[in-house]
This record gives sequence, structure tokens and C-alpha cells, in this order.
Amino acid sequence: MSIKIHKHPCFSDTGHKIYARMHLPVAPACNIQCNYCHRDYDCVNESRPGVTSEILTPGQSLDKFLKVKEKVQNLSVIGFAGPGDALANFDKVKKTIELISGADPEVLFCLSTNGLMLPHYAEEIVNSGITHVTITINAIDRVIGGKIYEYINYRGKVYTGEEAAEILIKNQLQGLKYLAERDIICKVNIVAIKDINEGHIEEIAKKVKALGAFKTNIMQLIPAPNTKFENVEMLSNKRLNEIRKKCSGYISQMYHCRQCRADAIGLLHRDRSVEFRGGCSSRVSRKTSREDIYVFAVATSDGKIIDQHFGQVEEFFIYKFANNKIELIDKRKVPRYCTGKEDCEDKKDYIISIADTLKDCAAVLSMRIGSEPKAKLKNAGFKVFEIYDTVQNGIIRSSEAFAEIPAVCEA
Ligand code: CLF
Ligand code: SF4
Repeated sequence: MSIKIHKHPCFSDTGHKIYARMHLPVAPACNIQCNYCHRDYDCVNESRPGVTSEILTPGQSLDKFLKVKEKVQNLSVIGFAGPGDALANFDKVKKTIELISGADPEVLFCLSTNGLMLPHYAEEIVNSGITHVTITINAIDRVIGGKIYEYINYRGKVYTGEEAAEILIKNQLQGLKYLAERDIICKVNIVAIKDINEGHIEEIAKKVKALGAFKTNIMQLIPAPNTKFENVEMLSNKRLNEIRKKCSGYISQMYHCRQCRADAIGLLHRDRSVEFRGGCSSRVSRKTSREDIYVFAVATSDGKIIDQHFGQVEEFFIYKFANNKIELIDKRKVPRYCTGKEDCEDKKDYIISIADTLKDCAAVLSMRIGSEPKAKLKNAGFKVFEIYDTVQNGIIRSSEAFAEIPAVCEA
């Protein structure tokens, strides 16, 4: 296997257990409007909605890279994954690459894009030192694409609906072919949208393979609030895996995507960005006092950061929050809700067992949780929070939902 593939945690099936990546959020602008995207959030094509990121300048990116490199082992890839589109901000991306490659000639550069500007920048990408590119291609048919994209802003002119989709698709496919022919390792992300492109994904997989893509990453749509698709039902994991399985007949599949943040750092399954975050979000604290006592079940691997998906937790840390003090009072083993590629559904017994183990807890805090278990836990009387922060901040922020008193930012 090519070392460039092995050392990339997203492109390799095994490298993600060893190699870390660091995303640099230098690209705030976007040049298209996907119907599932709200601009207050990160680019949904490569990450998940609901998390805003700091924006860095190229110089700040270099400083942060140097700090992270000291502390994160096997940091092999620098990725550009939003919060907007990397090619709508390509000058900043290029400058960042120039600065970081000067400091570390070994690190690989990975760029994620909606592909609109690929025909214009593909040659520069090839010459810039970027080795890996991800293009999100949700349709190769203008009618289907017209349902997914509201508009594109292409070279100063706005196009809408099917006309927009046609230009975007043409540029994506042309760019993919150009890059793949020049040994850039290309992955295609496909956001699977129920009843819209769900039945079209196999066709996309065949096409992008023919153009030289190395693998596809078929991702769950995570509907963002205040978007046209906010009420679109998510595909079940079972259905998603059926589609992936069919597509694996044409092209290699990625199964370990974490739909991570635009400022993610570390191994894919163990994000450490909170350790390196600036701003006030990591320093939120309550200055009010209260006498209430709450017990929280927290999905954390180390008692420091809420870094676990609910479905993968085997042990919850249990905290008591009283009089503004947080105390670890227990650790409780639970059956793992999601044990493989196919079987995260229909786990009524598991939820009953987990709910019983956590019965004294008012709330469950995890980095992510699927819609099914979330609804079941809520039905069982728990408050459920998706939160990525330190355990301490997560508990304080979640406790707002009980007390309805705003937290105070110390910055
Ligand atoms: Fe980042 Fe994306 Fe490069 Fe990976 S992420 S820019 S290809 S270095 Fe990876 Fe994260 Fe999934 Fe992306 S797990 S969201 S596929
Ligand atoms: Fe949003 Fe990304 Fe689509 Fe741009 S490409 S509209 S940032 S999801």
C-alpha cells in the first residue's frame, strides 16, 4: 500500500488507529448553498452541524500546528475542512501550506471541497504539495442535484436550481479526473439524503470510480436547524450500510468517518481539539450558586473530555453536581449500544438495560448520539446532550437546561 494512503487516517482502513490529523479552520466563506447547510455551522459536507469553529489566519495556523505537533504523536496530516469551502478561500489555504511545509516537510496536506472551483485551481493544487483531496458529490444528475443545492455563486454570477447543479457537477467531475490523472489521491464524500439521492448513490459511485477516485465515503445527512432539509428523516444505519455494501462492488468504501469538526485534532476516534482551543468556549463557568444536586452520566474515555459517541460507550463516568462542585462518584459498565456496521438499530433491550444502570442520572452527555437512542433515552426520562467540551464545562453547560440561568464567560 502506498505510504501516502497508509499514513492518512481517513484514506486508510487501518491508519486511523495510529495516525492523527489536524484540521485548520482557515476557510470561512463558501460559494454554494447546500439545502442542508446553515452558515452558522461548519460545512456539513465534511463535518457535522451544530459546532462553530474559531477561524485562524495562516500565521495563527502555523503557531497552532507547532504547539499541536509537540503534543500529538504521529500527526501525519493537515486537513482543510471548512467551516466553509477550502477553494473559496484558496489564498489562505495556500499560504498556510507554505508556512507549515516550511516547518515540517514530512506532513501531508489534505483538502476538502465542494468542487465548484476545481477546474480553476486543480493545477495549483497539484503544484501546492496537496496529496489528498476530498470532493463532495451528492449527485451526477442535474434534476437530483437541483433538489440538493439552492444556488452556486460562480465567478461572480449566481445560478439556481438545476442550472446551478449542472455547472457544479460538471466542475466536480472534471476536477476529479484532472487530479486523479496527476496522482492526487481522491476521495468522494456523498451525503446520503433520504428520498432525494438515496437511490442514485450507486450511480455516483460507479462514475467517480471510472474517473479515478480512490474511495467513497457515504455519509449520513445530519439535518441542521433552520435549513430546507431540517426535517428530512435520517437514513437508518442499516440502510446506509446497504448502500455502502452495494457501492463496494465498484469502489472501496470508508466506514470509519467521524463527521468531525472543522478544527478537529488527533486520532479520528479521539478528538483533542478542546485542549488547543482558544476563545471563551473552554472557559465557561457559572458564577451563580445553587443548592440543587444533579447526577450526570458522561461518555468520556479519560474523565477529562467528553469524547465518546453514545453508541460506543462501554463505561459511563458518573458525576454529582452540587453547590457548584463536580465530583466523580462512580463508573458504570453498560452494554455497548453499537457493536458493528449493521446492528445499531432495534436495540430496545440495550436501552432498557442502560436506562436501568443510569437510573439515578438526570442527564446523559455524549459527543454524539444517534436519533434512535436519543429518542429512546428521552422517552425514558433522561435529558440528552450532545456536547464536545471538557467534562467540567459540559456538566456546567448542561446544567443550564435544568436551572435556566445563563452561564458566564470569563473571557
Ligand atoms: Fe480531514 Fe477530511 Fe482530509 Fe480526513 S476528515 S479533510 S479527509 S484529514 Fe475524515 Fe473527518 Fe470523515 Fe472527513 S473522518 S469528516 S473523512
Ligand atoms: Fe455549507 Fe459546505 Fe455546502 Fe458550503 S459546501 S453550503 S459550507 S455544506
